[in-house]
Amino acid sequence: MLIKRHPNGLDRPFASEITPREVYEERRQFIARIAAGAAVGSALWEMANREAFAQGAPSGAKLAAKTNAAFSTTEKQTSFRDATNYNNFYEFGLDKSDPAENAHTLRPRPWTVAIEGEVKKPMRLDIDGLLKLAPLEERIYRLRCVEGWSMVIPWVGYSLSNLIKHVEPTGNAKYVEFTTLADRAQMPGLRSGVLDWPYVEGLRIDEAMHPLALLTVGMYGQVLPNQNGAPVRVVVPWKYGFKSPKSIVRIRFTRDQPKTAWNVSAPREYGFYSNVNPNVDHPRWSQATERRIGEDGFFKRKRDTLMFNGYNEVAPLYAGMDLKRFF
Ligand SMILES: Nc1nc2c(c(=O)[nH]1)N[C@H]1C(S)=C(S)[C@@H](COP(=O)(O)O)O[C@H]1N2
Ligand SMILES: [Mo]
Repeated sequence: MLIKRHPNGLDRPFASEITPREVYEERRQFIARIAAGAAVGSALWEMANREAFAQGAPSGAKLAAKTNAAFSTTEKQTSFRDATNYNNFYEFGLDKSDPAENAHTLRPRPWTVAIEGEVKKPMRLDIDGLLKLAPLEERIYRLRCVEGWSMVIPWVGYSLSNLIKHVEPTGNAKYVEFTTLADRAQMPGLRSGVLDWPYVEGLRIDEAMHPLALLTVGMYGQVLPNQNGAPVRVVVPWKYGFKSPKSIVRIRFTRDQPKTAWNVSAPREYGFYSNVNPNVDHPRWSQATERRIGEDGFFKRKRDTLMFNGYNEVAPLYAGMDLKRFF
């Protein structure tokens, strides 16, 4: 990416001044208590979740979801404040603080996602249609940006595989391409030529089918804030952050490997796969370590970056591939 220096030193994370963790924990307990009332449980949740998306408020509406512990890290979570004020969303500007400042012009409702290409059931789904496909879960994932920082975020969504199965890919579907919104009226960053808009990302279909790949509609128990990719994005935790496209409007199944925005803009720097890999340096910097946002401070050592961002269960997807060549 274009690593830009923040005026007050560094491409630096916010010191996490206030930790809304207590607040968040309280809400979690509240949600857990609701969950305990199982009989009423899921139907009510579903209604409440639909409601959350129907509301006019751009963000902040609560979204209920049980934590999927098997898929979640127990590491300390990044504060909500950091996760929503230190962002990459170039459609709203290049500085980390730009999306928080500018993304209020995004209109995340109503919204439809077109599903096309090599599928037996092409369709257009609105958010309500997406919510019907599978129950929402909370998944606490590490997100590691190619720039060398990471966060731990409680996402809300469900495995992308639910949607893929629903549209029944044909035998020719080898890849999945995600196209995100590009509307100059809503996105001031499109005036910059830094990328060929729209932002496009892609996965091999078996990567997209891996249960860790998350179709995401919320975080921290609420609908996605605009700056984090409202109303729907994908989170692929074993890949660099840019493989997690925000504000998706089209999902296309293809025979050929999609042309992805970062690969087109700088093919030597960003490959199609972009698995988190401490052994493959970015041409302009090492990828061996990372800074955890919020763990700021002079004496704080960087963390070692882990292969596949620590999600070793995806390793079989790449058996026999030279990951230096297919970076
Ligand atoms: N449409 C779109 N999606 C995007 C980006 C972007 O600029 N535009 N940036 C990517 C990058 S580089 C990262 S690191 C993550 C950041 O997600 P977050 O801001 O929610 O932490 O979003 C990814 N998805
Ligand atoms: Mo990134």
